[in-house]
Amino acid sequence: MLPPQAFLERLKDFGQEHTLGRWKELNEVERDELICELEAVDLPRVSRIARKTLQRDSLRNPVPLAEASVSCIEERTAQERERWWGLGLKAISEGKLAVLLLSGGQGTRLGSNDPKGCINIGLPSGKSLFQLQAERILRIQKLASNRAGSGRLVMIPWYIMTSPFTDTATRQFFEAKKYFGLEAQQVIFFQQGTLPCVTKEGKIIMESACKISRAPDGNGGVYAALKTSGHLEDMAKRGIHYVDCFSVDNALVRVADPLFLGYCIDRNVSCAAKAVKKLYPQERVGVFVRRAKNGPVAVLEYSELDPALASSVNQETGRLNFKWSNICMQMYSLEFLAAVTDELEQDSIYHVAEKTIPSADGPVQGIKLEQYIFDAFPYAPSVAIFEVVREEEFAPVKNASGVDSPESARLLLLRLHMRWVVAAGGFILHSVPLHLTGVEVSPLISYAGENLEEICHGRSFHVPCEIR
Ligand code: UD2
Repeated sequence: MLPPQAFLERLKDFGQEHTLGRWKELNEVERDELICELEAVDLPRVSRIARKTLQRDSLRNPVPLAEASVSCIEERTAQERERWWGLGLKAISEGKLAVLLLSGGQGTRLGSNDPKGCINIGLPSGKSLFQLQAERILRIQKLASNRAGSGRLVMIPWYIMTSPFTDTATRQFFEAKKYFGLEAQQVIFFQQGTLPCVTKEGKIIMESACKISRAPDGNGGVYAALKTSGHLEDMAKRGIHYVDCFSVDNALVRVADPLFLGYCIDRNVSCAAKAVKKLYPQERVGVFVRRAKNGPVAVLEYSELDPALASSVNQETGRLNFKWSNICMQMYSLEFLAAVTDELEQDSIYHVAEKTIPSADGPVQGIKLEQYIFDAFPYAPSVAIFEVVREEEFAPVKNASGVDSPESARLLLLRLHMRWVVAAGGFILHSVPLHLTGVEVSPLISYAGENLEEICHGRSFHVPCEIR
């Protein structure tokens, strides 16, 4: 039996008739499977995305961000920080904040098949990244409830975007850990979309004779997924005004950060992102740029930044021209999030991730089409860039060892918390070199170093140890 003629014609219209190339080899069941697979492909959309993406040039002449465009740490007064912290807690106590976790990525660079959030980075407590994030939410809920004085329990909805690679294992992990003390109904899982992998010519790659090769559509897939899942509407129904969006693989991520939220409210911005000063030109982070002089703020990913530009230095300051690093921590007004989703879909802004793709003809050089979370920034009326202290808020867990590894992240956390303990009057006793150890303070008792005097003052702590 030949494939249905009308079906073949439609595939030809989009140059994808090769997907039926092994029709004769297939049995009835496999033929039905292949037809289902191909019918599930939105051919006009995939064709538009592939065509636009393969034709699009990456940003040729990015313009460095002027100093004035960034809220720098040294400009802030203690009063401002206190005021923003209070504004943020107030908004959280009024149920206006939701948190959104990007957790669909595969931990390939980590060499683990588990979702990254399950990773135990070797802390004295043995906590996973998911548990650290959950307990930071619990601490903020408590602080917000105390601030409101109502004693009413504040519940921050936690939307967790997974992908086909991480969904089942993530849900099972949370259930097994009883949601780390959160209410099950405040944790909402949803999946991002996937797209067919294609060749440089835009041809769909077949994983097998009857199966299309697909990959998650990038962390920017969150916009379409929030819309199609109905969660954008759900947020509006819950009275959410702000959404704090963060990546899973940062051991120091300040989830639901009242300071950042208060700053956004005070500045009345629809989109904001945290930034740290870049450590070295080749650091694997996106950098903040302007598309053109006085153009919109955008982020150029490390994989798309010309190495010469990455190393270029401002002659007056001696600093890197592109020195503001994106750390995948962004805040949106719900209004902006709803608006930008449609615009992003229309413009089909995707990025090319060149990968070796397993295929029916053996491994081939192909392309995964990905949207990036920061593709939304140029659509914002204004993007507030909020500098934060790298040692306090950024400890990436990307590689199995060395730079940005569970070990480097563990040490960054232990050192930060040890500084908190000393600042609160505690003494450190150590038998191993101090730079290899430290203290772990449970997020349940301190979010950013507060509330430690009573526990630590005058007390000695033999490191490594955990304070909980
Ligand atoms: C990300 C940022 C980079 C810098 C760096 C800091 C993007 C596109 N790049 O680079 O600019 O901030 O982090 O560490 O954000 N994810 C999904 N679905 C996907 C792919 C990724 O949810 O299809 C999640 C992933 O689980 C993680 C986050 O996105 O939470 C970023 O992970 P990544 O590995 O894609 O991005 P990375 O580390 O190359």
